[in-house]
Amino acid sequence: MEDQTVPGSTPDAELRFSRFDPKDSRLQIINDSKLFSPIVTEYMKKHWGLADKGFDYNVVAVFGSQSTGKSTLLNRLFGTNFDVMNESTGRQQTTKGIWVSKAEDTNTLVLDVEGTDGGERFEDQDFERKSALFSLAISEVVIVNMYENNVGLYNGANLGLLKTVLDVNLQLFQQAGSPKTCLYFVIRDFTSQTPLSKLSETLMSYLEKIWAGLSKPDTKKDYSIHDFFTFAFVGLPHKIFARDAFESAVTQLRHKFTDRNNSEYVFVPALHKRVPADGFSTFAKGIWDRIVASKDLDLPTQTQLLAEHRCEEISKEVFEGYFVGGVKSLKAVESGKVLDEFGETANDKVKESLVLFDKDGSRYNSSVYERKRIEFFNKMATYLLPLFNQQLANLSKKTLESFTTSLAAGLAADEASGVFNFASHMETALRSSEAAFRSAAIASTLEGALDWTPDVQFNQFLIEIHRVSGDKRREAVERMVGSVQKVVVGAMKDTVIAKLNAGGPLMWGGVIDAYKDNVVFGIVQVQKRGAGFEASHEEIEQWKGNLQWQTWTGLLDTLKDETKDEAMCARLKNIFESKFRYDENGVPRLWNLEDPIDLYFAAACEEAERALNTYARIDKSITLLGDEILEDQCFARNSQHETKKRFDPACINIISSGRLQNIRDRFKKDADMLFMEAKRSMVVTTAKIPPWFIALTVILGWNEFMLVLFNPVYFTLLAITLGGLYVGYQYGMIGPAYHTGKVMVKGVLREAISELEKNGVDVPEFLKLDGAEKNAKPRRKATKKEGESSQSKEQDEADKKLD
Ligand SMILES: Nc1nc2c(ncn2[C@@H]2O[C@H](COP(=O)(O)OP(=O)(O)O)[C@@H](O)[C@H]2O)c(=O)[nH]1
Ligand SMILES: [Mg+2]
Repeated sequence: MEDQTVPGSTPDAELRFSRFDPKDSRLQIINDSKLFSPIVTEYMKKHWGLADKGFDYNVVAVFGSQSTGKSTLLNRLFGTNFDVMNESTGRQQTTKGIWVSKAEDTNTLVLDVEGTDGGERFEDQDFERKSALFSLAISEVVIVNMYENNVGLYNGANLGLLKTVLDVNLQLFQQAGSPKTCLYFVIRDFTSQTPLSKLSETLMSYLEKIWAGLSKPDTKKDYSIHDFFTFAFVGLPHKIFARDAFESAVTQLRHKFTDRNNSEYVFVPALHKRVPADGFSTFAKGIWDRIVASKDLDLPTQTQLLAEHRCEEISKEVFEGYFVGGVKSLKAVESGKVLDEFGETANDKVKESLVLFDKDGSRYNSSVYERKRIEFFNKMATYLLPLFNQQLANLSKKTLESFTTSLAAGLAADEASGVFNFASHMETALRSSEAAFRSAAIASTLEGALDWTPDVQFNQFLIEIHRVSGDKRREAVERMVGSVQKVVVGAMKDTVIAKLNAGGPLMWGGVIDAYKDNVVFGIVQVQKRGAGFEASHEEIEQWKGNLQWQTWTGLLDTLKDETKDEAMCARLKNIFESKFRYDENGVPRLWNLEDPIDLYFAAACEEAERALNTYARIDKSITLLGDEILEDQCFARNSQHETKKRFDPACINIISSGRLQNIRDRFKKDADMLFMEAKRSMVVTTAKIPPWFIALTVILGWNEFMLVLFNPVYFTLLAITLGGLYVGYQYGMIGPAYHTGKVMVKGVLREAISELEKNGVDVPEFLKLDGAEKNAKPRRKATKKEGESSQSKEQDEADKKLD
């Protein structure tokens, strides 16, 4: 509701003026403060039901002097309820202003102008002029109400009003071609004494005179009054003195205003102001505002302004009331979904919105309406565009995913079969993805929206697809080359280890052959598999270089592992032992005193040293290693590695000289130990118990033997012992039993000796347990000095005796 204050009126009147009254269908469209009603639209809708009638309505107004029966006439003609002066109480106070009501049976808006008697005050003249101007501008028909006896009075109020009407008209119509207005003269208290034709002639001549006397602008000098008006005349007999005649004349007149089929029907289409009913309020207000501001009126401009305004309003209404809700479902694209129905929904809703817009908007000024229609379409398209772009982004993502999946499936099948067809998988996936994207994108576009093009996203999509397929191809190639490398390096490694373990003069030849053979095998594999990737020559060369490099570093790593200090020591020890401890036939040697052990030792050392030198370096002259492998192919791939790992052109060092010395030292210790062991075993095998010692034992132990043989207890014990020994021997228990017994006996002996010493008995030194213990292990014995050996022999004897 507009914020308007009504000067000079009571708050009550103000309230009544601006508040919708559901009980009263009459509306004061302009009040006595010259304010325009804010609730016309509401009346159009709720009371009069005209809002959606388009052009199917008419407007009629009346003007004339005060109390000439205007309201009475309107009520009779249109079944309205305008205030009428009460005949018995005399003149009643009627609110000044312009009132509107709808005809009872037809879509006609009836305007009743309540004025004061003309010529009173300037202010009132001004209101009258403005009311006349307003009525004329918005009505198709203006009823000019006058008494017959006033017709001839040129200076009378009626003709003064007519002059005003024509004067105003001149201001209004600046261009020809606008709809004409019908001035319908109703002669009240018509007596028929002067025929109507005569009266109308008189009136017309007055009107022509008035028209001629108006100061017209140059552009309108040549126009006649008939270019802007049509005229009609009717006489109504006296309402009281010729009641029946009055009634029948009114009835006849009513038919002319209400019956479309009447031959004199008043509201002919040519009179229509072409203002659609829903725009009536805006139109009327625009006119009134201009009148109040006393600006020159330009009806065409008004209709254009109206069209602008209304079309804008209609588009807003349809946009907010229908379109936004209708396309709400499309917002789902914001969650990343691809909506199959996107295009269909968008197009449907836009079309339906345009139909709604057309329904009301098409009635307005056609050029404005068409422009506004385009604007409305663009508004909807602009609203949908971000959603469309989102839809395409989602589509791009989804299609890219299916592309990746289909490519990955093809690759997986290739990897399973070992036959690679990457290029053809890529082609197939690309073609179907492109088609899927294109068709879905086109289906999503809005017809007629020229800036809705999927081209940018499509190009972006293609770039993405190529990036993805490039990545996939690289990964697949890496896997393919990697798997070939793994097989090649693995096989090479196994062979190389076997060759290294076998040793010998042909070792390096075998190692290098293993390298070469596997590289060649790998290159064939890579080339075969690479064909499916449509790899370029450079690419294949790179793979080959890579493969050679990997195999070569694999070889070097294997050599490094296999020639570590421990491994080398073990190897040398093996070589030494096989030469030193075994004879030519591989039979272990049993050392005799006469064996030339030092010679064997020297020969074995020499053999080990020779082997060590072989392992230490690859001599190219020995291995017949082609330069091309070492120098060109191996290092072609990466110059970084090249600078790091370039070899002496004559040989390749596997073990550095520092490490060689270390290995030699460690081996020397092992060899020395083996030598000493050999020496000792030679002593052990030659050291036998002499016969005199056995004889001495028999003599010294004679009494004890006899005691055992003749004492039944001892004898039984001996028998049991012998039996036990036999059983132990049968079950291989002698060794463990021997050791257990020995330990026990030693314990007892220790006890006994300490007991004897306590009692002052002088125990011989050799029986002392410490000495026995010290010489227990033959290995240690071998490392003892010569002088100690006899003592240890005696100890052994003591042990035996105790056993
Ligand atoms: N003489 C005469 N009086 C009429 C006629 N119609 C209405 N009246 C009376 O004129 C007075 C004014 O009527 P009203 O319709 O209020 O006039 P308005 O002020 O022009 O609207 C009332 O007393 C009516 O009864 C008519 O045709 N002839
Ligand atoms: Mg009246």
